[in-house]
Amino acid sequence: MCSYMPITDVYAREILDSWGNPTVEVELMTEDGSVGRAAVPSGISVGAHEAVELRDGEERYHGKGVQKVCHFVNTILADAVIGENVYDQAEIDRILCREDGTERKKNLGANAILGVSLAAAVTAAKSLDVPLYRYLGGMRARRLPVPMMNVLSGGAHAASLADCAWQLRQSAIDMQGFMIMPVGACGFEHGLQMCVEVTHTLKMLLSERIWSGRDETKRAILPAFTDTETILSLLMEATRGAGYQPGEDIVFALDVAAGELYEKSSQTYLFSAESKKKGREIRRSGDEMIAYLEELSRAFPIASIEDGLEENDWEGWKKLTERLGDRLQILGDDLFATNSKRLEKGIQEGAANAILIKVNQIGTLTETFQTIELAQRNGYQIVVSHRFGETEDTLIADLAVAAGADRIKAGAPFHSERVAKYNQLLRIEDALGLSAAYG
Ligand code: 2PG
Ligand code: MG
Repeated sequence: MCSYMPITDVYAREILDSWGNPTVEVELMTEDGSVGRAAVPSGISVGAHEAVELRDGEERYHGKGVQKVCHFVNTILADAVIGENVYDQAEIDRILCREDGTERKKNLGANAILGVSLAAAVTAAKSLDVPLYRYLGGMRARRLPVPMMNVLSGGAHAASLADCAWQLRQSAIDMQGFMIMPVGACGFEHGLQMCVEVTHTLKMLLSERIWSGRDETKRAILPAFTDTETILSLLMEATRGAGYQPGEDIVFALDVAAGELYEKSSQTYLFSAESKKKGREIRRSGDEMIAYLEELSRAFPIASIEDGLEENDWEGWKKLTERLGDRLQILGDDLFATNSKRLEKGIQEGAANAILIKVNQIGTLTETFQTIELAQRNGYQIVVSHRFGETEDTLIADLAVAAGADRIKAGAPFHSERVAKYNQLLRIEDALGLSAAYG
């Protein structure tokens, strides 16, 4: 088999993501005629330590166009990687980073660099005629992740849904994500089925109880203003209603996205939806947050808490992990930003015991794998994740299997850009046959 296959062409275009915002899609070609394509996702609750996503900032698409970014790919980055060996991902990514020259990729944009990085891997797999998960993960790629399926969106996500769809000003729920995890399933397909059944039951319950009277959101369900306890009680009911035992078959996961609730001036976390429901202002200090999360995790079968505190409070994260880390997955998203340096600090400090992996937080596949390997060497659990703005691209499903990720967070089973990831995992599980493992 040939071990050298030069890149002959690179081309980026502007496409739309699942929120109607422009994003970058890159096609990359090699001398043997293989063509791979990858699209770049985009977040809404973006952590302060993420690599920089560049936007045109002009009138088109209210400033969100990415034509300049595509131009950078089609000129600077294409020139730099044409002629390079597509099988040498580390070298390609090194060149991409060198062309940008900044730590957070702010000159050319992480969205430009990531598009090329991902497209190179997809093309290499095509050129070798192996599935992407196998190219990325080799013979160890055989474990399917447990879904951490988002069934309700709150926080910045619901607020943004509300803004564009229904002109509501505030989010109906303070925490950003309520997820279910089918830990009692015997395989990925079974787990997916369990999640979907619970989600449909929850939809029925919501429409009877606290439905806002409108419609289904693009990604999950938007209820009327309410508090976290009410939502978790409904999740319990939905789980039982679907015929499963909460705490055994299905456990829950929260994405608090605490950075979005945090008010720097008062150093407290403001719970606006809960305040609205209770008719008085509800604020929590860092210590009160830890106590509150502990209380919730004792009252409900919660197995994972993501971003329970804001991303600069290392002391607080250490306390949170000491208090709850032996029972729960304490998951760092904004805290680590898929960055191995931040993870290194987390390991030293004893902050969190799991890391969320989002390729566009760091900007290349090589750096993503570096972070994953560091996490695994230090006993951190791996959760591969989508972003708020997604496309039909399914690379994260292959990445999750390749990395032997413990879980995947890919949204609710309602819309094609989310379902595409689950469907790809179904295909992978099917292709692996008896050698597939789960969770
Ligand atoms: C998160 C993600 C995915 P965003 O916070 O985990 O739900 O959201 O893409 O907005 O950062
Ligand atoms: Mg998050």
